[in-house]
Amino acid sequence: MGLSLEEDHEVILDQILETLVVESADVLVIAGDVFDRSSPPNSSIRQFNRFLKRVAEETEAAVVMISGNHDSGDRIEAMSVFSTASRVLVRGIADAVETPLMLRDEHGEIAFSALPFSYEYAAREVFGDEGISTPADVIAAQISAARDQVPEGARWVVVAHAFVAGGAVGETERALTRVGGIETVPSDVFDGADYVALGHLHKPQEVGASHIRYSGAPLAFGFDEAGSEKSMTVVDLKAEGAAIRTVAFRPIRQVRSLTGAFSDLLAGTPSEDFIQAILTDENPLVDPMKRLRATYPNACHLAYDRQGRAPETKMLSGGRAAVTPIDMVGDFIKVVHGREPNASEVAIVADKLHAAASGEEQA
Ligand SMILES: [Mn+2]
Repeated sequence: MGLSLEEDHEVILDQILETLVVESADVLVIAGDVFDRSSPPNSSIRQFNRFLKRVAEETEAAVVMISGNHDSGDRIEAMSVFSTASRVLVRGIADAVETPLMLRDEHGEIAFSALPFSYEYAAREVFGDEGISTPADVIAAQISAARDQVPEGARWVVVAHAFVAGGAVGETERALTRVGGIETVPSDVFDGADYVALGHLHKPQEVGASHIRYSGAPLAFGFDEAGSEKSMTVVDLKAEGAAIRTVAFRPIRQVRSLTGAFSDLLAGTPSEDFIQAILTDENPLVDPMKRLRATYPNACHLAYDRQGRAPETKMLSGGRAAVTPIDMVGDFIKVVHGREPNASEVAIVADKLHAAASGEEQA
């Protein structure tokens, strides 16, 4: 939306830390995307590094993290090189050998398999399998490699970045296939896992079964996510099955969509929220965004609600075989101002049309 979200992220990162401490969490799972682009700004990298340092110093939680499709796999992989193997599993690049992070609780061992996002062409090389042609094939190969390394009797947590069939998609998640085609992964590819922590879709949701879940994005990223609550998922793995609940994030600024007459919106309660304004006014306004920002300094999108004008729009394109340019402009003035063009408007249009026509002749 063109505005810095650093402050917004900082508050959410604080809330994640607080939850890790309050819940005495054994592990923090970050299922990608870690960043929203392959070359994030240095300030974002620093902010994330500060967060990981605090997780290491202020909590007991292990960290399991994978790259998503927006991330540079190599950048994320680089974060794994010097990590403490007993407490951290960071994966940026797919591998034919899927060594899990092993943790233990009162019920026994738990294997965490972290499967980084991989495109098909890269997976074909890694697994030496030319038959890999869809995201489902990629995940199936990764899962098969991971399953081989899970010790007998251990519970199994899978972390993956995929679009699992049945998930609700928003407007801002980038497609996982490069040339279209089937990008969804059937949820039964995860058969045998006690919990599947998914990244990619922004809405917190389960897919296929209650133990296969997207935690969702920490912040709303588009106006289609306006009003939706973001959360982290807290999973208590039992001897069998998992108790799952969510802890809602409390963002400093919400993403909201406001619809109404411009004068009503201006008279509304001032707010720092990210606002999309849908104006129901019949006539276009002068500099509405600038004026709107007096009440909503973070307003970032403005549109007119055209629904009420549909019949008139139809009139413009309806039925006539030939329309002169002056008639077209006249129709436009009728739609916008609700009246016939006056003599001076017709004169201005005629003058401009004449100038444009003679310009064309000279060119
Ligand atoms: Mn993604």
